Amino acid sequence: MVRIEEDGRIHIKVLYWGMAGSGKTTIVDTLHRLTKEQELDMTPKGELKKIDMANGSTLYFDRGIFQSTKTPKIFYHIYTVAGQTQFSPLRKTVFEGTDGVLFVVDSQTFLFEDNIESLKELKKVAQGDLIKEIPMVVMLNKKDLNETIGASEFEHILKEEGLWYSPPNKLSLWNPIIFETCALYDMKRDIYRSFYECARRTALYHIYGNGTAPIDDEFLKKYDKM
Ligand SMILES: Nc1nc2c(ncn2[C@@H]2O[C@H](COP(=O)(O)OP(=O)(O)O)[C@@H](O)[C@H]2O)c(=O)[nH]1
Ligand SMILES: [Mg+2]
Repeated sequence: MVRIEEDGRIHIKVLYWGMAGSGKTTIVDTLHRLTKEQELDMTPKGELKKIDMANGSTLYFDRGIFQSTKTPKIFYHIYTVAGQTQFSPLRKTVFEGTDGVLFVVDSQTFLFEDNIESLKELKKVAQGDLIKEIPMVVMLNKKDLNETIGASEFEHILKEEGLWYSPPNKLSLWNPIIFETCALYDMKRDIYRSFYECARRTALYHIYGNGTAPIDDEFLKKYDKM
């Protein structure tokens, strides 16, 4: 839920959701590093907080704050969930108040079913709010590896799960963009772009849709010119 302080500062919560090992922590690490090193529209505020298990997987969640440089009153609070099956109740808690979701897929073909399971859980936790109230962006991660699924295959899954609208439904404007990404710093691909797109959508939902997907004609006219 977008939170506005008395001094006008706006806080937006963005969540990376996906199966264990899909790359969420690596994505946020890379995002943090590259926004620190380059002059972009987002800049990190402080360090990332991580709560890890001894084997390096996320126990509770990771957390970081990024500030918009164009609109410095906007702060994005980034979280990742622990993907392991047994942490399902915890994911529900971390999801609370989320304004935008990046769904992270481990695109390796043999993990196809595990990703769908993770997507179904997200749908359940979001209770029908995805796209309509919570903008969604998809990252097909690990696209540097061989034998991975592609955007058209994942689009098919989204259709089957009812997370894809066809025109003339105006919600089709807010269909999830599917980015093919690599989170490893040396080969990074579309890590910033996917985050920026999700952040942009959360702001538009807030400003023009009063917390829902903006689809009225007045907005659509404006959007054409954006
Ligand atoms: N080849 C490759 N490996 C990745 C990529 N992203 C993450 N990994 C690796 O996948 C493993 C799990 O990543 P992690 O970020 O801990 O996943 P999380 O459980 O979703 O937080 C680590 O060994 C990462 O180095 C990627 O884009 N390409
Ligand atoms: Mg993690």
